[in-house]
Amino acid sequence: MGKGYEQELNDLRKKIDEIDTQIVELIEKRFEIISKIAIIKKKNNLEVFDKSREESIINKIVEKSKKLPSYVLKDIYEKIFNVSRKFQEEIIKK
Ligand code: PRE
Repeated sequence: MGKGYEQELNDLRKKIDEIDTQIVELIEKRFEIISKIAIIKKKNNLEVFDKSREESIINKIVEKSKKLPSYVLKDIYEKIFNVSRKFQEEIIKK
């Protein structure tokens, strides 16, 4: 009694766990590509930061997603780009 929400909460959290597993797999895939790009940039003396590419990705995904307010994707992608650049800088330094 009074705890009727618990099963529903557990079920929802289970779904979150499954989604997180998928997100991590996708992040791994994205970073495999990020490291390949880093190697190309290193060989060709290119800058890691490509502002226009980042802007075009943000515009594209915000346009695509009808369900989320744009700040959600913008905030998440700002973090993704920051980590991607850091990751590439580490590869290039070696
Ligand atoms: C990426 C990372 C850094 C750049 O500033 C732009 C985009 C990204 O995370 O999507 C990938 C990348 O290095 C590139 O497209 O040049």
